[in-house]
Amino acid sequence: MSAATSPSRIVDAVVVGAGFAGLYMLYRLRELGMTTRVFEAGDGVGGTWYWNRYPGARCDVESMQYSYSFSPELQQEWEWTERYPQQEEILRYINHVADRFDLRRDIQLETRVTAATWDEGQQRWNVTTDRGDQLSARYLISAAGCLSAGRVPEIEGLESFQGQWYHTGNWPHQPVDFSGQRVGIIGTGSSGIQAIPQIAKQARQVTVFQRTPNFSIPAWNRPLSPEQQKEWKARYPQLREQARNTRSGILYDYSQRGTFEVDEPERQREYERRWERGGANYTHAFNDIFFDRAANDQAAEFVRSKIRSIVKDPAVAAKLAPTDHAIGTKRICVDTDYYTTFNLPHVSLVDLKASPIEAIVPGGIRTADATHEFDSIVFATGYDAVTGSLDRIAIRGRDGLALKQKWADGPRTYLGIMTAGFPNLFFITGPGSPSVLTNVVVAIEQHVDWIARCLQSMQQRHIEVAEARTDAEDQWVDHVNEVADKTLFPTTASWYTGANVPGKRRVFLPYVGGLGNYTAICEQVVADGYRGMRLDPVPAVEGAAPRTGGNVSAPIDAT
Ligand code: NA7
Repeated sequence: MSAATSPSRIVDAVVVGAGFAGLYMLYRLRELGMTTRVFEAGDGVGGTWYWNRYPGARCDVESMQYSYSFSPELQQEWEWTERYPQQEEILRYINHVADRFDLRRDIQLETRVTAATWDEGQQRWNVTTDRGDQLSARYLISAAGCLSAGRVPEIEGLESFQGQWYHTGNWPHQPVDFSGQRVGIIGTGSSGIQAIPQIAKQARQVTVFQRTPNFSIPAWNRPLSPEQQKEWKARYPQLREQARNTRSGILYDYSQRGTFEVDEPERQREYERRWERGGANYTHAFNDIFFDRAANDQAAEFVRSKIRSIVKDPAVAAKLAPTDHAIGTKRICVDTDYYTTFNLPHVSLVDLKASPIEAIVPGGIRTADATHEFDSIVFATGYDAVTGSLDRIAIRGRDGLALKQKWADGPRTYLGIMTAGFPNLFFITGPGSPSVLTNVVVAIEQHVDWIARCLQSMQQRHIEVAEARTDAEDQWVDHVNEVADKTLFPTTASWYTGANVPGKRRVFLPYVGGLGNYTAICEQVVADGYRGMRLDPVPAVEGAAPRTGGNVSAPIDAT
């Protein structure tokens, strides 16, 4: 860094993002006595839950599980009101956490990290923001989130639209009143499926533009009784521990039976039982649903039959019933009144496979066979998932290598936590980790704890630089792919594979081997003295002459 760009601040760590991950990372870094600056683009904390304020926005993991476990006091004192938490309630919870642990004083809001460059001489990251901040940090930690880079598709003519348009992931802070309006909604993933029934309650006319139908299971959301909360809270330590050891970080009823180990009536009873309980637990009705296409077809057909029984118009029901992908290989949706909404006289469905969108015109949306007039258009078109938020930052590692360039053929990481050539850069729920396939709060806590422990070990051993080894990274990438290939996930074009972003390289982004197994691997890496990582001792004089030559490999204890 030249004198002209000398850092205005020297810190131990810069954390990107103040959602669940960034807040907990800050908390742990404070415990280690590290000076930290957290940068957050929003004008409040909360990450995904700050931005996603669309009508009906709700978590698809139950309240009692979708919360931090690191503080016994916090988990005892916070009262959830519903089975599945609403966006507004989650945001209130995150704000409470920020206040309760006095986190705000190290968080700079309305500021995006725009660039981070590894300074080989100083062995530090030079970090720049869109507000002109220049920092020098020993560690750079991404808590930028897996679903934070929203995507409005490039459709010709959007700028000519004379009404209002919105993206679910960047919703206005004031409620939007659709009363009396004609509203077009593009996209039928989780966001669309949650928003459509709510918008239909207000609007005069709703037209849903569906490219691919999704499977959705009813939430049967309801208020949480004080007794239910009490029961959970009494057993929280055991329940949290059990959840950490499951595949998804969620206490579902994971079946030990295979689909064809039971006869047809028993199979149907099991699907029905799960449908009646609601939520993503449905996909664990049998233990082969994610692995065996014939088994998956059975579970999928049950949901299709439910759609046909709920939706009165058989032609609409046929369009809503997915046949192009295995159930669960796209994020299963959890809804309130989604399918019944299509029985309302003012709600209609356009199948974009039959009649694609050609352009947005001043008055609405033109498809191949009609022009639909709208006052408002809602894009529920998703995200550049997992890597999108990192791609927005110009990160340069050793020898000026850009992270985007290194990952041009798909992200490469060691454990989803580090990437070779980018020392002291840590990802929380990065690509190649279980992340979006889990209860992400559990995955975040596991990652933050692991990173904090690694940094603590480095402190204790006077280790200055940690970096993934290329051979370990190669092995991990192979392992991630190998595990994914044993499942049905890669058979589906989804945001898990990057298929929703034109031009994005198709790679299976999350680690599908299960959170419990993954955690065991991470623990073993520590027990083996941070196997797969290179760890460099501090030079005699901190920040002294540029370092040359190879790294000294110094295994450290599993403290
Ligand atoms: P998703 O799940 O990525 O859904 C996006 C939807 O938008 C999906 O139905 C897409 O159809 C559709 N889409 C995307 N681009 C277009 C274009 N150009 N034209 C028409 N339709 C389009 O995002 P969500 O926000 O709903 O959910 C993201 C996650 O947040 C969710 O999984 C939960 O984990 C929480 P496609 O399927 O690509 O054909």
